[in-house]
Amino acid sequence: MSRLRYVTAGESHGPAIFAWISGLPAGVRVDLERVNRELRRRQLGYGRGGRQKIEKDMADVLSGLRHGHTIGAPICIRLENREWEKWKQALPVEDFGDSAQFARALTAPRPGHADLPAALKFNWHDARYALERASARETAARTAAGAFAKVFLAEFGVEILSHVVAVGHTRLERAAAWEEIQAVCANLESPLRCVDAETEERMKKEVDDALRAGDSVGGIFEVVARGVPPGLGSHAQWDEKLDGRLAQAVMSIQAVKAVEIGSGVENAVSYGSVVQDPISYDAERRRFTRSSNHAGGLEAGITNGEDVVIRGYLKPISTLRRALGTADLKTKEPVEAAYERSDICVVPAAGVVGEAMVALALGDAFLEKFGGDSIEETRRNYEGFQSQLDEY
Ligand code: EPS
Repeated sequence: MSRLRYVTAGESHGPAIFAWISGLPAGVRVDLERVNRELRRRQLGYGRGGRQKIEKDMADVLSGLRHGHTIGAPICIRLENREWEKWKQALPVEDFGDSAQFARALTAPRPGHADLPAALKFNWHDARYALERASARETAARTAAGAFAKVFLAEFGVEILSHVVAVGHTRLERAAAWEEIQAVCANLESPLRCVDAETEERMKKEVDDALRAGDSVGGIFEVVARGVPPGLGSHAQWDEKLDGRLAQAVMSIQAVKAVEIGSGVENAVSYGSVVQDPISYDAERRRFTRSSNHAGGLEAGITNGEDVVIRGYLKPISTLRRALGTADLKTKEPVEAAYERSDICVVPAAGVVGEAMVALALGDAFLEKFGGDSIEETRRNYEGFQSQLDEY
């Protein structure tokens, strides 16, 4: 069983979205400003739809936190959906089931969305509930839970950032320095969270072109975690491997269809002599180091002390103004897929969600290794391991 567990609840246009997180030790100081800042970051980005002007996500913590500190009990976070007032009539909560009559029925499933597979799965002839739960609105809850994991990891010097590497066909063609990634994460005005201004301008054009064409664009975000100690995860059993756990965490983000660790994709078409990261020893720091990081900080599913680097590849989102053809759930006749207010590009926001998911997966592996019911106990265990590395 995972040491750090979390689930979410809530529908996109229901009264609220919830996150529940369990397993953090007692005594972690959590500044809610920090959590709300993460929520704000997720709402930004060039190419978002109208909904973000309506929602002002703020964490309402209902349990597990007293006087700004965790108490070792499950934490429940509530995020209000301001849209609820408007949707109350369209989404009656009573009369659930196939007989439910929604004022806003959705019977023209969008290819690529949950609409059809979820309707088949639950035997619905209206995809409204499918849309409501599958919506990326849910990622607000993940971001809130991830913010708690980030705050916990920061106690041990772990910092998790992200930036946008590609939007549509436009790609950042150089490596990003850590300080540059820090700067885009700190800058809430950054339109697409790309470290290179010229590339970002071209990315914006990709979004503009898609908007004009009634289309959507995907892209790639990269999450980098610095300060991660070696030894998290394990090679001993398939489901203990941290690369696999991180991949699942990132793959589960709405619209992500591929995940890469380090330079994994390029490695497949390169040579062993090029791809492996040479090992040396830094006597001053008393740590092993690498001159490159193609492995993305993970070897055999164990962290090696280098930056953990993971990329999420997003398909263009499936709600299109220039609708695709589909088949009606009731009549089975060819119709145009449903269109409702939508985003054009969500890559910068997905990067923020990626940070949250990486924080939760790393937080779990961190607590698995170091344990602790109080933050002091976790710290003693962590420091004990650092001494072991010093004396190695
Ligand atoms: C989404 C559709 C849009 C997005 C939503 C994800 O919702 P709406 O139809 O209400 O405009 O805005 O994302 C969010 C609400 C959010 O907070 O990220 C979808 O279908 O996935």
